[in-house]
Amino acid sequence: MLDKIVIANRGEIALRILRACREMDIKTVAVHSTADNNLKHVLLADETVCIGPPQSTESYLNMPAIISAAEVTDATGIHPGYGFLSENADFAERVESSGFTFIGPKADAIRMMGDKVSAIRAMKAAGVPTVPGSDGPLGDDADENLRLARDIGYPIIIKAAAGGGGRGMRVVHSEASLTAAITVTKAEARAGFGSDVVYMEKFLEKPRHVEFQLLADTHGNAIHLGERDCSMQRRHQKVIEEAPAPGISEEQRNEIGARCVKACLEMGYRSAGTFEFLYEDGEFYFIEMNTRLQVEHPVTEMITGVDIVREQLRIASGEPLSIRQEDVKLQGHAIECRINAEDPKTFMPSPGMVTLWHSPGGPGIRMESHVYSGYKVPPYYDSMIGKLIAHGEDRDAAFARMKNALTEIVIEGIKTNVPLHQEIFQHAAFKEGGTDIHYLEKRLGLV
Ligand code: MV4
Repeated sequence: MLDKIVIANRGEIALRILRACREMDIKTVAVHSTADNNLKHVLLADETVCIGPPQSTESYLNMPAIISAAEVTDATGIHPGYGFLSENADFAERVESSGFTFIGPKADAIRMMGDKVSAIRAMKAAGVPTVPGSDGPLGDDADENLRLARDIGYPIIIKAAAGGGGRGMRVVHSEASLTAAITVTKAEARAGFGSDVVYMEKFLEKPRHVEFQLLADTHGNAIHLGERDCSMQRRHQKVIEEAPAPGISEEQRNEIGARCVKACLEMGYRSAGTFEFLYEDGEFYFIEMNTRLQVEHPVTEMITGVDIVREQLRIASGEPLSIRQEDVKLQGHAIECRINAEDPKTFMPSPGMVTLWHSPGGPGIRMESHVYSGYKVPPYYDSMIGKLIAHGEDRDAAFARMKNALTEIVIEGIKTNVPLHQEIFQHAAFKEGGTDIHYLEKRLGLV
C-alpha cells in the first residue's frame, strides 16, 4: 500500500482525500499556498509544505514545486483531486517519471480523453452510443462540410477537439452560417487551446446531463457504479447533482454501464473515471470522459456504499477493486447541493471571514466542507466552500431531508448560494425530477 502521499489540492476535496488516507493508515503531506496556511486539512496533515504564493499558477499548478514536495518528504504518491493538475497528462507523466505514483489514470489515457475526437472514436469502437456527427476532425473542404451537416441535420454544433466543459463550441442553425462558424470556431480553438481541430455533432436541444461513474484496477477488473444526473447547472457550473438519475430503468443502466466498463477494459483504463452523456428522449449519447475524481462523487458513494477515494488509493497501490459488479446494489437516492461563497442573486464571489458556521445533521445528511467558524475564504480560488449531501430511501425522502438541512445550515459573515438552493427546492418541476440542462438558466431568467 502507498505509505505517504502528497495531496496536491485544497479545500473540501483535500480534506476528503486526507480522511480516506487516515482511515487507511497512509501518511499525508498537505502542499499549500501562502493563502492557505489555515485550511482544515493543512492543520490535520502529518506534514505540510508551502509551495508558493496565492495565485494558483505559482502554487497548485506549479509542477516542479509539487514534485519537489514529494521528494523532500519521501512521499510515494500524489493525489491531484479535481481541477488544477488533475487532468494534465504532462503532470501525470512527470510525476511517474520522477518515481512517484500518480493517483489517477496513466498519462496516455488522460491525453486520449483530452482529445475529444480520439475519445469519441475509442467509445464508438467499444460500442458506447455517441452523438451522430463527423466522427473525426473537419477538413478544409467547405462543400464536404456542408454535405456532412445536411446529412446530420440542423441544428448542429461545432466543437473544439481540445475543448470540453463548455469551452470552444458553436451552434449552427442553418446552412447559410456553417462555413463562417467553422472558421471562427477553428480560430478560437487555435487561440484558446493551441489546436484548431474541430468536429461536428447533431445539436441536442433539450438534453439532460447524465454521467456514469467507473472504477478500474490494474488487474483487468472494471465496474460501473451507476449514473448521476447533473442537469441543474448555470454557465456550465453544476449546482445540484443526484443519483440515480430520475427515470432511468435498471435495464438501461446496466446496458450503458456495461458498455462503459467494456470501453475502460479495452483502453486499459485505471482509477476512477466518468463517462458524460447527453440523455434525450430516452437515449444516451456519449460526449466526453473525465479522467479524475469528480466534485459530485459523494452522491454515488451514498447510494452504493463504495468509498471512491479509498478505491482510487487501493488501485494506485496495485490492489484489486474491493467489490465486484454483482455486489454493487443501488440503495435509495442521494442529492448534493454545491455551497458557494457567492451572492445568490448576482453570483459574484463573496470571499471573507466566516464568522459563524453550523453544519446541518441528522439521518442521511453528509456535509463535505473544510470551513469552520473563523475561517477566512480567500479570494484567489473557486468559490465552492462545501457540498451538502442528503440520502434517503427514495427521491422524495432525500428531497425532504435536503430541504430541511438547507434550513438548518448557518453560514454568517459571507454571502452564500444557500438561499438559491432553498428556492430551487420549492420548484414543482425539480420536485417532479428530470429537468433538462436549460431549466435553471430559464428559471433564473438568464435566457
Ligand atoms: C452538446 C450539447 C448539445 N448537443 N453537444 C456543454 C459542455 C460540454 N461538456 C458539452 N456541452 C454540450 N454539448 C451536443 N451535441 C449541449 C451542451 C451543453 C451542456 C451539456 C452538459 C451540461 C450543460 C450544458 C449546457 C449547455 C450546453
